[in-house]
Parts: sequence; C-alpha cells; structure tokens
Amino acid sequence: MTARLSAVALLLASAACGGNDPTPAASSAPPTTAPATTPAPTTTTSATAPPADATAGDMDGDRKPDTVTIVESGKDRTASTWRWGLRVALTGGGTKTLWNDYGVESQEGQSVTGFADLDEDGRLEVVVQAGSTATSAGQVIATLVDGELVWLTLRGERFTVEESEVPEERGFGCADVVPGSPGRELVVITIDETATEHQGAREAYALRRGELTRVGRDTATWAAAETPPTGYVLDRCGLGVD
Ligand SMILES: [Ca+2]
Ligand SMILES: [Ca+2]
Repeated sequence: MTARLSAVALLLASAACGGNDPTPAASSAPPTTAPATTPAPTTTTSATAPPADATAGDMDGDRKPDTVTIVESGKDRTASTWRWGLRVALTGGGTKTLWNDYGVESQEGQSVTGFADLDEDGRLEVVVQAGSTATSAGQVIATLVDGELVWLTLRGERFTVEESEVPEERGFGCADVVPGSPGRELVVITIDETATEHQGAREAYALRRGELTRVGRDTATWAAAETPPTGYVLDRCGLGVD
C-alpha cells in the first residue's frame, strides 16, 4: 500500500549579501533584526530522549503516554534469526517486548500505525504495520492483558488485517455494530469494485482480553457513482491513515 507522505517545505529566506564590503558592523549598535534562536519547546517528559521511531500512546490506562518502539533482534536481515518486535515502556512501570513469532528477511516497513481504544475500556491498543508491499500491508494489533503485552488473536492465531488495493479494497475500522454490546467492535471491510457497482462486506469482531470473536457480518451493494453507505468507509478506527 502506498503510504501517503506529507511533505513539509521549508522556505528559507536568505538575506541579500551586502556585496564585497568587508566592513564589520559597528559593535556599539546591537542588531535589532537578528532571527530568534529560541529552541522549540520540548514535549519530552522522560529523563532520556525516546528513540527516533517512538510513538506515544497510553496503553496501561494511567492517562500518561507510554513509549512504543519497533525493535529488531539484529541488523542482519538475511539471517534466519532476525526478528522484529514491539517494545512498550509503560509509565505505570515496566517495559514489555513482544517479538514477532517468525522472521521474514524481505519483510520490511514495520512501523507503528497508531493507537485506538478498540473496546473502549480506557486503554489504547496499538496498531502496527507488520510489513508492506506496493499494494498491500498487514496490520497487527497489540494490547495489554493483565499487564502483559499480547497480539490480538482470532481462534488462537494472531489476527492480521491484510489491507490491499488490488484486486479489491480491504481495510479495517471501528464501529458500534452490535446494539447493546459493551464497547465498539473492530470491523474488517472488503469492497469489491467494478466499473458500475461496488459490493461491500463487513465483518465485526468483539475484543475481550486480547481475543477477537466474530460477532456479525453484513453486506451492501451500491452504485459506483454513489458514496458508500454508512459503515463502509475505511476509517482505520480514526487513526488518520489511508
Ligand atoms: Ca501510560
Ligand atoms: Ca482498549
């Protein structure tokens, strides 16, 4: 899947040079137009700077952002022992590392997609892109259960949302699709597109203690020229990625 990158252009206005006159400015006249050199305010709350790829989100529910980092077991990606993992330094105490259970040497592009409270229990789950190609990306999700970091599972297997754009669009979102159930559900949406018609299917999963259970499935069909019906927009649980 093609990542959308936001480019920020910095326009550097350079002052015109004053020709070849080497005469220094009079020392008695302090410059009044010198650019401000005030450093940007820091939001770091820990004593040490977090790693460059760290992302903050509160996973243990103490309302303080925890530090989440992608780590590797080694730098040699050709080695069969290479692994990547997810490390969470909890503000409530302790650092947890959850290793990927297999190594794929060509698997690259692991990153923290973002945080969302999938089950609305006040503690954030973290969505991690486990690897990507030009047209697809696998998203896995981790959460804390009794203080331990675990991948979300479905029928005992790690749950992966294989997002894709070819030949169909697939992704995930969050919605309250089961009336009366506590919290909201994780929904996986698949949209099969033709030139004239789009067919959507949506599977809903409830989350409890790290385990997902399928609790519903619905379908919808709409004309290609129409906007998708409610619930068939890939909002990625409000993570701000598309
Ligand atoms: Ca926290
Ligand atoms: Ca949660």
